[in-house]
Formats: sequence, C-alpha cells, structure tokens
Amino acid sequence: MATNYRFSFGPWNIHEGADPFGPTVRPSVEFARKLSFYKKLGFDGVQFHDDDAVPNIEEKSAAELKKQAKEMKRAIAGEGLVAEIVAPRLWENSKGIDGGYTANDPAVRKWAIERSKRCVDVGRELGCNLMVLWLAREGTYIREAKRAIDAHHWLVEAIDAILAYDKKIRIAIEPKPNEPMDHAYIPTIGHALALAERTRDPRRVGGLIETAHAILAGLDPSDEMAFALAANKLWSVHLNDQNGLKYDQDKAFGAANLRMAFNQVRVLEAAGYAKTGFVGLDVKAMRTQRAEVATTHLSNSRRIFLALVEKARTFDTKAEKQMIAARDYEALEMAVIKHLMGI
Ligand code: 3MF
Ligand code: MG
Repeated sequence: MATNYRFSFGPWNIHEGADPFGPTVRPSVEFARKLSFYKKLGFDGVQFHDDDAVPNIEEKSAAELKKQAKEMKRAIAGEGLVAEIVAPRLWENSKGIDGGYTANDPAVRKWAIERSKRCVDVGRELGCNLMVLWLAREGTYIREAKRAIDAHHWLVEAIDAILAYDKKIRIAIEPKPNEPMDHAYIPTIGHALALAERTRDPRRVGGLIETAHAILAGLDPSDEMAFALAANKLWSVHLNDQNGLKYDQDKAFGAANLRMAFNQVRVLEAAGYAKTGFVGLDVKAMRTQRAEVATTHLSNSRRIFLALVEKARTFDTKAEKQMIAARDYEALEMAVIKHLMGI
C-alpha cells in the first residue's frame, strides 16, 4: 500500500544484546555498517545521540566537533539519509550519575547545560534542529534525595538555556515514568507539555511519545499521542511494545498489544502525522537473536506499522458511525476484532 510515512531509528537499536544480567552475545556492528542497513530495511531518518555523531564529544574542541559532525552529515547523505533528531546522552557520563539538569551539585547542572549546547552544535552541522530530551536520570531513587520543587525549576532553567543558545532549536521531551530512576520527574506527556508552557518559548518545546513508556506509566499510548497531537506538539514517536508493567522491553511494534498498536496508528492517521513527523522506532532485538538476523525487529516493526495503516484505512467507517450513533460499543468492539483478525 502506498503511504507517505517516513521511518527512522537510532543506531542503538542494532546492539550487542547485553542486559543487566549477562554480557554481550553478538559482535559490535560498526557505525558505518549500521548506516548501510537503513535504506535496505526501509528507513530514511537517523536518530542521533550527540556522541554517536561525535564520539568522545566532551574531549573535542569546538572546531573538531564541527568537523566531525560535518563528516557525519556527509556519511549519512551518502546513504540517502537525513538526521531526524539529536539527543544529549547525559546519562552515560559519570558526572551525571545523580542526574544532570536536576543534580544537587550546581557544577553538574552547569555541565549538563554545556553538554546540551554541544549537542545543539552537533545538530546544527547535521542539519537537524530537533533535540530530544529523554530525562533519564532527572529523578530520584529515594524521594528524600532531592528537592522536587527546585528540580522542576532547574528543568525549566536548563531548557531556557538551550532555547536561548539557538533560536532555531526545538525540543521534544520524551517522558518516561521510571528506569533508570525509581521516580522520574517527567513521567507523562502531560507533565512534559505543562513544563513546556513554563519555558521562555513554549512554541519550541513539544514531545516525543514512546509506546513502552506510556504503558509503563499505566496509560494508553494512543491517548498520550492524542493529547500531544491536539496541541500540535507530537514532534516524534518511539513506537515499540511492552508487556505490562515490567522493565522497559522495547519489543517490536504491535508484538504484545496489537489492538493498542492499531489505535496508535489510527490516531497518527487521524492527525495526518505522516506530513509532519517521522515514525521513529525504539526497538531491541531479543537477546536470543543470532547476529545475522539481529535487524529483523526493525523491518518487522515497520511492516506491522504499514499493515496497521492499511487496517486503519479499510475499517468500515459507515458501519462505525452507525454503531457509535446506536451506542452499540459491543458491536463496534467485535467489528474491530474481526477487522484485525481478518474474519
Ligand atoms: C530509554 C529510551 C532512550 C531514548 C533515547 C533518545 C535509549 O528508555 O527510550 O533510548 O529514546 O536515548 O533520547
Ligand atoms: Mg525511546
């Protein structure tokens, strides 16, 4: 079926299979080789962490950073790809062990903002003005460890500093309720967009919704998306799937909750999302997967998405309207199930 959706993923989605309980099980794939997979798998956009584009970013001079980011732009253009987003990977640096923007230590807060500005610099060279903030360690293991009211002011200050640094940068906050922290300060899109309104330029602050993160918050991902879409603030997505309230699983899109996936596709269709944003995937191959088939989770997710677009477009809207008018939601539910099952 012909659609105008464009797909993206981050290089971290092709990975060695380590988990908290065991080491890597597949060889590392070099960055250039990862790039060579994108088009073959049906993808046009790359989601970058700042240090994917410029390794050891903190040790680089401004000139080196610019040069390397430019080289990366050439490398992706050579593969026919564009950079969709760039994200400061604050959570891997030892300085950010207890958070960056909300760390108790003012020197760490300063570092986190400076690192984010470097990330903006990388994005500029990559031709990308959309920065994703996954606020990984901005939260607490125990509530008494930080002062939450101050933390929320510091988040606004950090975002204001980034917005002031570059007049064109747009920030999409990626909410997640927990993991790695026990309690994250920005657990839902409602929190993210309320925070956005308190910044110096709310028009440049929106959201990215990840399916699994919404499920981890006990919420319906399509309703989270609708909340952001109604405000014109859904600037990217991380589609994947999640089996209940566990660790963040990043399963293939639709693999655990097919009907929920259908409803995410429906809401994106209803909003004409294909015209404005990339369909980003944030999926992990199962650890059991052999190296030669450790990218199929990406092409499968894309295929499931497109199959669900077809399902959304071929749902009998006339019958749907009648069932809604009659308030016969039992019939509507059965019609959805029959349509999804092809019976
Ligand atoms: C964690 C995530 C992250 C972010 C990514 C982009 C590793 O649960 O989803 O993926 O999406 O870092 O900022
Ligand atoms: Mg994500």
